[in-house]
This record gives sequence, C-alpha cells and structure tokens, in this order.
Amino acid sequence: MKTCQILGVPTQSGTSERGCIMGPTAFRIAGLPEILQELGWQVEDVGDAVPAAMPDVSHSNPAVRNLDAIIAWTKSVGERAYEMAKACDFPIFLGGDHSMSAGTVSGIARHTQDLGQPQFVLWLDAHTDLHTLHTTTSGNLHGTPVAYFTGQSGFEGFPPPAAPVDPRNMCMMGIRSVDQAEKRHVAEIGITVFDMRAIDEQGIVGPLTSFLDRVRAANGRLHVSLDVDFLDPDIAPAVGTTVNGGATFREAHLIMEMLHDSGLVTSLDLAELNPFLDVRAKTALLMTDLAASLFGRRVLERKTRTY
Ligand code: EXY
Ligand code: MN
Ligand code: MN
Ligand code: MN
Repeated sequence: MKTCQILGVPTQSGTSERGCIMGPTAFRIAGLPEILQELGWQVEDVGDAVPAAMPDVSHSNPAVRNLDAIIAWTKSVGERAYEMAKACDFPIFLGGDHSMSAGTVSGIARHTQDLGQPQFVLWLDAHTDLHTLHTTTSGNLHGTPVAYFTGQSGFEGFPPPAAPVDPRNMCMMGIRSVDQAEKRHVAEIGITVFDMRAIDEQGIVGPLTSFLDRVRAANGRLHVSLDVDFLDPDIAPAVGTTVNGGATFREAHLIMEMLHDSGLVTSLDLAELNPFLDVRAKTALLMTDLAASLFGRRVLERKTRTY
C-alpha cells in the first residue's frame, strides 16, 4: 500500500491577513486524511510543524515583515519535509500561508537530489511569488518562496537551499497578478508560465501535457503547490489575496485528474487557506475535493488516460 504523511504548517507571518493559522485544522475537519484512506492510501497525520528558534535579524528593506519568524519556519519545515520525503511515498503539507513553501519545496528537493533525480515544480497560483527580500514592496514574505527555493540571491539570514530547483523545471499556471520586479525576474530565469490569458486561449490539456511530458522524459519527481487564489474567488473566497478571473471548478479538477493519471506527482502543498474568510467552509471543502482528485477520486471508473 502506498504511504502518505500529512504535516500541518500553520504559518501566517508571511501575510498581513490573519487566519491561515487555522488552515491545517480546517483541512482535517473537512476529512482529508479519511478521504485519502478511502482512496487506498496508508495515511499518517504527523501533526503540525513548529518553528525553529527565531534568529535576531534585520533587513535593509524596511518593508520586510516578520523576517525572524519566516526564517525560523523555513528551517524547521525544510527539515520536516526532508524527513517525510525519506519516510513515505507522498508527503502532503497543509498550510498555512505560501511562505510555507520555502521550507516544503527546499526539503523535498533535497531528498530528490539524494535520489539523483531532477525536481520539477508545478505552481498553481494567481501570483508568481518571486520577490526577494530586496524587491518586495508589501513586505509580505508569502510573495517570495519561489525566489528562495530556486536559489536566487537576496535571502540574507536564510539557510541556503541544499538543492535549488532549476527554474527551467518549473511551470506556473493561473498567473494573473505579477509585480514589476517579478515580471523582469520571471523572464530572466526561464520559468514556463501559462498565465490566465494562455489558459483562456489554449485550455488546460495542451499546456499541462507538454509540461508533464518534460517531467517524464527527464525521469523527474513533481511537487505541486496549490494556492487557494489560483481558483476564482467566486468558488474559493477563503484567501486574503483574491484576484478576479481565476481557474474554474472544472479547470481545477481537470488539472488534478490529469496529474493523478500521469503518476508523476510525489508531493503536494495546499497553501493559503484562510478559514476565517470562508463561507460555510466551501473553500476548505473544494480544496479537499481537489486533493481527492489528485489522489485518484473520479466520477466514473474508466480507463486511465496517460498524460
Ligand atoms: N505580489 C504581491 C506581494 O508581493 O505582496 C502579492 C503576493 C501574494 C502572494 C500570495 C500567496 O500567493
Ligand atoms: Mn502563492
Ligand atoms: Mn497567490
Ligand atoms: Mn509585491
């Protein structure tokens, strides 16, 4: 039986909106562990991460907020993610704001490097989260994890990632809010971006298939990071950074179903759920349903297509 470990990562220091600390609890109440068990996985909930000791740090950019806490979380979550990747087939991380992914992806990529395989990342988000400590103007460090785990400079005080992810092995989908500094950076470092315009024009199947083909051809391991704000705010209001024009219910499910059929996904973040902003738990339940689709839930039994 395939094994999965679930870790809560209740970060909220990366955002100015409070409530993400309740995210892991909402996923548990929505029944995510039990649903994965019903889908045939051996599931172990390993509880919630706690931050390492906070360092005494400051930064030349006065906008930067909660740097000490984010460094402390990145250290501890990076270690937990590395240990989970060694211990089970599929680690799942329940956020927590998206600063969690500085730790989750760097820990996962360290294990993938041990295996001698390349790490790929699918980033499903309205935002590129590609600021550094120097370029952020909001100072909210949930806007920075991609720059951190791809090994960009500008992260003084952080542990250097043991195995930086090659930006050319990253694909972003759903993007529709990018700051000027991020625009320059994303083009320079070679991330593949399918923004909402591209999805409107090309749909999901072509772009995602081309990325999955690359992962397979490279014998890569694929981490998926799903930010609630990837989804349209009408169906997923429980996030502090809503942006109109997001992915629909069916687009999101199709992505998850294709990811399942590919057999390539080896770890998952569910990020930015803020239950304090939810409406009768509909966002928590939708995110849980999307995870279930990624783990193989389908409406009808039918022959699996290989993407
Ligand atoms: N780019 C904006 C900023 O830096 O403040 C918004 C970042 C939002 C990050 C969210 C979670 O994806
Ligand atoms: Mn994000
Ligand atoms: Mn976002
Ligand atoms: Mn910004």
